[in-house]
Amino acid sequence: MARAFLSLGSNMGDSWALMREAVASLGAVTAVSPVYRTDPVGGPSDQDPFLNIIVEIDTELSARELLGVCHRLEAAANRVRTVRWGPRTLDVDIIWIDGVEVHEPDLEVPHPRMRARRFVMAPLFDLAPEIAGSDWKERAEGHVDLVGSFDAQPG
Ligand code: PH2
Ligand code: MG
Ligand code: MG
Repeated sequence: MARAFLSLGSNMGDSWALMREAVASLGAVTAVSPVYRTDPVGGPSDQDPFLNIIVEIDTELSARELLGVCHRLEAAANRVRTVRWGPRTLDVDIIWIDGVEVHEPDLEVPHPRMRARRFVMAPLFDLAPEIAGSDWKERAEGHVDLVGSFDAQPG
């Protein structure tokens, strides 16, 4: 069994509901970070802010199998792939799996850009400060605001 961290992001549709459904359909969730509203990093400059969270799971799946789970969650949210880094109903990325490194064209673990992105590092720090490290704030870009949690959802 390995501990794994997934990043979920959404900036189209009912982002709260889409992320809640994705978390509910993931088995063996051991922790969910607070929810952050985050400025888009990359992609079209006119896209809406994202909601971002990190979900911790315990899994026996390989990284490749876990990627399949991520894609199924995205498909369940009716994600349509158009512009790279553009608006999406749901993006699910593997950030980290304890003890696992993969470097393949369509799958890299740990996520190669995680340390540059505050929308990943802020919620990751909340759940696993030992992975985030002490200098994550200096290395990560993009504005993030804590807006709540799934226990206490606004509106
Ligand atoms: N995802 C991206 C690119 N840019 N920016 C924010 N704030 N949140 C995201 O989840 C995000 C992004 C690529 O997947
Ligand atoms: Mg992504
Ligand atoms: Mg993705």
